Amino acid sequence: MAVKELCLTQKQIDCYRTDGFLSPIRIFSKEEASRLRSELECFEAAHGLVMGTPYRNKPHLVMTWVAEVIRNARILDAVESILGPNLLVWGTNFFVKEPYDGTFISLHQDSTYWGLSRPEVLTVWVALSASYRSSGAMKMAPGSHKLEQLPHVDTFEKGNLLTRGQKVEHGVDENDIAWIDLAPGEASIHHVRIIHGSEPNSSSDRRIGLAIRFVRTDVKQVNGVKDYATLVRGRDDFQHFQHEPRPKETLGEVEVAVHKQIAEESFKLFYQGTGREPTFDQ
Ligand SMILES: O=C(O)CCC(=O)C(=O)O
Repeated sequence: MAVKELCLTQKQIDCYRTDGFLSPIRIFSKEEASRLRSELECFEAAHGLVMGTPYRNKPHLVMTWVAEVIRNARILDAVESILGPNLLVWGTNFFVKEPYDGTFISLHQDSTYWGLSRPEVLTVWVALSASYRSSGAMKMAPGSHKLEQLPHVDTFEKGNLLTRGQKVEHGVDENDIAWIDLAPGEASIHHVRIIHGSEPNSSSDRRIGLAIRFVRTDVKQVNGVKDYATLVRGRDDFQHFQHEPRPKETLGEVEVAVHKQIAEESFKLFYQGTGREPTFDQ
């Protein structure tokens, strides 16, 4: 039986249940984080900034090193402490803000357009560079995960890194905001319903985050699209999602084709009802 490396303490679990997030959690050493950053930057040297490629979303299907990160025992032990032993990764996304590029993320709840049947869903957000308030760290409204699903407005604003630029209509008092400062290799965990966002990067380094979305196996897609996920721990007795294959080779021919097919399906979900065409290749 695998040794559990990073089960959360009861205090940490209580903190997540009360606030809707937990931070910081050390996952990778500074050196490991720097190696992962180099992996990303080698990819970018050959293919351009990841945020301008389709591999910004679901990179775990085409980059072997991301496929390894989502199976990291320290991450899985922490997630298991909250969601239990049977875990699927439903998505991964890079969120990279270049120095002074003005990009940001409006306050929103992740659950808004994901079409998932239950809120037993969370994100582990891993910092591959320093993510401090000055470089555009995430900010959270503590306790807001208890508010149920709130109405959002789609803004499609320039510079907003969300697909629809969606913004929660519920007012948030800036004095109640918690800033999630993370050193390279640290991670935070947030609930699918917490109100969160982030400001532009006004530091001289890139702010690089990898968001990993975990769901319990009893969660379903309810918005009528075919949906996919990767089983990373335990068993899936429900089979609500088509299981994704693990990439054998970074950007191999098969991996690229699988990614295209699955990412196109997920774009249908994210753009549902907008009247806009999904932009897989941008
Ligand atoms: O990277 C950010 O600043 C925000 C990311 C986010 O909204 C998320 O991971 O749910």
